[in-house]
Amino acid sequence: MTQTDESELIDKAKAVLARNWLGASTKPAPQLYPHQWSWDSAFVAIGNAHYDQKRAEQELTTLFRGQWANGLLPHILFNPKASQYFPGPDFWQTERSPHASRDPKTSGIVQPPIHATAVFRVYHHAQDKRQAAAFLAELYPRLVAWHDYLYRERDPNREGLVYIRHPWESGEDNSPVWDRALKRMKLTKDMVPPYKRADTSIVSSKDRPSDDDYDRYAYLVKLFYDRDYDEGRIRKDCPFLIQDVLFNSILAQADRDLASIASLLGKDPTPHHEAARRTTEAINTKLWSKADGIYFDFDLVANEKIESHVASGFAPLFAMAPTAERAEEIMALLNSRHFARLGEHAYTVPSYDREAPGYSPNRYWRGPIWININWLLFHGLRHYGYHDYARRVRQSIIELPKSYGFYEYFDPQAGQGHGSDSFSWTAALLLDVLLEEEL
Ligand code: 9WN
Repeated sequence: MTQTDESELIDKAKAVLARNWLGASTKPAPQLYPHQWSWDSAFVAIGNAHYDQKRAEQELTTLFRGQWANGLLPHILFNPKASQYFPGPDFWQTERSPHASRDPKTSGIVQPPIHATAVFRVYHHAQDKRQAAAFLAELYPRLVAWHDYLYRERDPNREGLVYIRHPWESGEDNSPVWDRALKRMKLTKDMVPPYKRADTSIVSSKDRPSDDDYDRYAYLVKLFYDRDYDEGRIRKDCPFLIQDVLFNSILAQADRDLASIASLLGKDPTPHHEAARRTTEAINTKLWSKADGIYFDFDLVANEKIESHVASGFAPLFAMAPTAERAEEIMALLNSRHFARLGEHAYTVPSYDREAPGYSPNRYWRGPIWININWLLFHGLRHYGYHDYARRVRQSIIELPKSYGFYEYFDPQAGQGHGSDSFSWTAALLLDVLLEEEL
């Protein structure tokens, strides 16, 4: 890529983020996702950090305004000016919880906890370190409360692994990993609260989850509000409780970044290092499959591993969990016809095993490439010294939006974009890899 091409691409990416700016935070996409989303905002801040410190900080401080009194950081903060999204605030009924934020209104579930990592990166890139130190001091107690919430409420057996209780909490809503748990829910009409989808009038229904899945998503939300968002009661009755590889890997790395933040503020980093150690150890003992060379989620209701080959099963690389020997076993599967072989013409990394039944190059989380998963794997691969593969993943992060537009996800063979155009984290993470030093 010439210098001119590169600076044009950078300008286009910045324009996507500018277009999606809501005044104090960034929406993930112009129409499909009109509110503030939790992990999207963290990725956006990681991109902004390279050229607009103030905006990067504001993105995250705005997000934490929606934090609940018990530490829960909600997956959506509702934009009162937008109504075209299901489920909106009325559907969530979070006012039933004594902990919920009243203003802004929020959802009642969470998303992967990449926030401490984002906060640390914003500090790292800041030109004005005094301002950035004030930002750290403001967010540190909130991040601590967030991680405390996860370990306290979502890890009842104190295993070091936290559970998710809705597919939306994974950030990978329509992943094949949830299929069995969702099918297990036998629903009758009266169990599903009335609702109307908004997504399929904006993007193709071929790319999105099915109506059956949406019934289950709605049913779970009802189960939560019927129990006033009391985690103990939810845990007792919820048919969907899963220890997710991606979620826990992100948490372990975030614990480490929280430790770095604590040190910068002159506070004791030890508890955060200890949390990271316990979580990585539990990922390695409970979630690893030696036979397959990948990590599997664990279903707490069925009490079994979910043996599905998804790209986020490699996410422990990002958490630096595997030994070097285990990383080799992972590479044997990643660098194969199941995902993408080095030297073969395909973009990396498909979200689902290309040889698995149900693989689709265009259906939401069942095959297409997502730039945020690539970004996590890129960092993991680089850490383990797989520079050729890391370079290839980095190239996909750049090439796909450059050739096909700033889409939400991409076909691994054809490259074509799907879902929403002008997608914020696609732009933000492209900015991050382009503006970071070259490999
Ligand atoms: C539900 C906003 C979000 C992302 C998720 C992605 C998708 C929402 C949806 O969009 O989920 O949270 O309506 O499908 O799966 O990762 O945060 O971009």
